[in-house]
Amino acid sequence: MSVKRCEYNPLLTPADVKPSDPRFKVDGVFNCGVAEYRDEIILLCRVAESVKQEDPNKIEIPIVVNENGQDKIDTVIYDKNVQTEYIYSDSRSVFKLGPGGKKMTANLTSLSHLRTARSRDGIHFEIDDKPSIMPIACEESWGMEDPRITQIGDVYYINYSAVTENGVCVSLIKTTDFETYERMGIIFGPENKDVTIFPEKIGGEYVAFNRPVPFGIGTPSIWIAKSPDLIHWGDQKLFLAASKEDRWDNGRVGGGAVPIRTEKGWLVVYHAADANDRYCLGLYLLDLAHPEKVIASLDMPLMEPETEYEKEGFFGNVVFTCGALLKNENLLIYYGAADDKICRADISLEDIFEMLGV
Ligand code: MAN
Repeated sequence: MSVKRCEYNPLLTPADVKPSDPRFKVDGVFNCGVAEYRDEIILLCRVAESVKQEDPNKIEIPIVVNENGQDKIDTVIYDKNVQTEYIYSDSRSVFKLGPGGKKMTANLTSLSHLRTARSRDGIHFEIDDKPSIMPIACEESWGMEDPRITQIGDVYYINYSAVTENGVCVSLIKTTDFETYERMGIIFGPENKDVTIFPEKIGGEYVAFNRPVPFGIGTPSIWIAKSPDLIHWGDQKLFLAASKEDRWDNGRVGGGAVPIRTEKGWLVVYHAADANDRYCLGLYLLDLAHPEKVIASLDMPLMEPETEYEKEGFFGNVVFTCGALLKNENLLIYYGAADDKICRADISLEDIFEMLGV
């Protein structure tokens, strides 16, 4: 019993995506929110771009700035041979040593926006030529990442990592048609990520997993919070900390797909990385009325990087989900592979319950 990878994987790659600016190249299309709208499956994809460079020693990064009340794209350029005070070993970020020798992020290496892809069969996707939502200078000058979509009634709530040079926040946007979007602002201040909002009120309140990033004590862990209105969140409780043992989930854990209601409980696919930044997916089944109560979980990953397209890419050894759908008793997991492609893997609900022993 295990997930079955789609034979058409990867479903979307950078070659399928038109850059948002002729100066840019697409570094990745990955980590997408998922929704069903009318008779289509919608993926709201994270598209990461950087400036094309002839010289392999140079990286040029777009950022959003506000000039005289107008947002525009500016760029920051690093020459690895000249600016040797920076650390370039992680393809996702440029680091510098701050006060006291502390490793700090100087910049990301790309700017991400959100773009819509549509499909009738859930396999063949057409991605828009233009961004659906571009980052704005005041809230996300370094980009919008890892969107999750929660449908409540006819409204689709999109939360995502809003990256600023002063930390990563989580912001919310709503839409009813995937054409017009209304910004609702920051819902979790820095540093927080990987929010997954349950698709209904539970006990009269909205519920969400979130992942604060502790600086001093502890590792990045999943917390569960409540809200009366989706904007103000509190009543935080620890849900899951990274393992203290030498295993697949001892580096960090965070929300993955938006929780899905089944007759036996909430199905929660989350992500976990080890100390070497190898990202896997894990699985929980939670009590329907008390989602902080665990009914069952897997000790082993539900999915780990195995194929070449998961092991090799912009940042290898990553399977990372932001959304899954339950269709005809099958869980369709859409996931980012190696931080540059979108893939799908399926598993039947029957197999899931058997694996969980429920
Ligand atoms: C972080 C996030 C994700 C990314 C993983 C793996 O958790 O930035 O967007 O997929 O790292 O690189």
